[in-house]
Amino acid sequence: MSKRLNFRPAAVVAAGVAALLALSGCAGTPASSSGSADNPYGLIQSGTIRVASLGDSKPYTFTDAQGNFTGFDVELFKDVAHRAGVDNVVFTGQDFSAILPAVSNGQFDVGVAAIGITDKRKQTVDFSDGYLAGYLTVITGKDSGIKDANGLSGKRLGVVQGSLQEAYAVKNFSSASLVRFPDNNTAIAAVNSGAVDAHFLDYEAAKAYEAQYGLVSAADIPSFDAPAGFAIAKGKTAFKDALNKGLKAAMEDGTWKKLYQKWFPGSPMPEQYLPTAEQTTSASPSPSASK
Ligand code: SNW
Repeated sequence: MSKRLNFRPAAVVAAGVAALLALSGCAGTPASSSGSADNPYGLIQSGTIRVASLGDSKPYTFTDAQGNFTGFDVELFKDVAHRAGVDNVVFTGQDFSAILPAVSNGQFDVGVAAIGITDKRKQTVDFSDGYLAGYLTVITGKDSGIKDANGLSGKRLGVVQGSLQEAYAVKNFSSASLVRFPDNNTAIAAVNSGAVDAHFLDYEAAKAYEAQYGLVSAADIPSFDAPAGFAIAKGKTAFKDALNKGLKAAMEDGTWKKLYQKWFPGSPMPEQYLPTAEQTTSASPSPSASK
């Protein structure tokens, strides 16, 4: 053992220099966070945007029968990336709870998965401007007897780990027993098998599962105070600015509206993301309980 402690001074100095270079962003990854002439957005690989996403959050982000990522958030992000000059966009499915850590530690350029912007999440990542605001929904079986949020008392309620639903339920559904799942598919399987009494997820995903399995909605909780945004590592200002510019343009020219109608047919249209000329009122989100 003692032999191994005999460091050669030159090696120690070299290791120290390497560590300093890595810290200052001059070594290791090809991109520095502030960007360079040939990689202005500071992407992991110049010309490619690597996206951490979800394969089972239909109709926001999901994989189709061929295994390709699609959905509202996916199509909107690709449109925005195109406006920012990047067409090579690579989506990878993660557990929801892994997305923000993977973005903040540089494994992905961005997280796209109906991720609500909150102050707590802003401690670890930056967000683009918001692009979607809606409800959090409790779904249950037709015969569960759960008719509203009060009906959850003493029941087993599924939540996806790390979601706003989990935080909301911890605070506001304290008389329910929470059961944490890595993703919606396993939680819904548990509803269908009777292992849990209900599951708490995003409104549009709830609608899709209701249609697929004959489940019913028991409560909708407004989440307009946490609109979804694209999550990016802190400090990538040029990248964030380009995404925000693209988002604004996609809203202004009606692309956002077209995608909303395609993926969320029949859902009420949040006015704040429509072309300015189509906004009838000064869009003010309704108040909602805190998360
Ligand atoms: O806060 C909402 C937002 O208002 C909109 O309805 C889209 O979904 C939310 O961002 C909440 N989404 C959850 C979250 O951010 C779950 C995301 C997921 O399951 N993919 O934790």
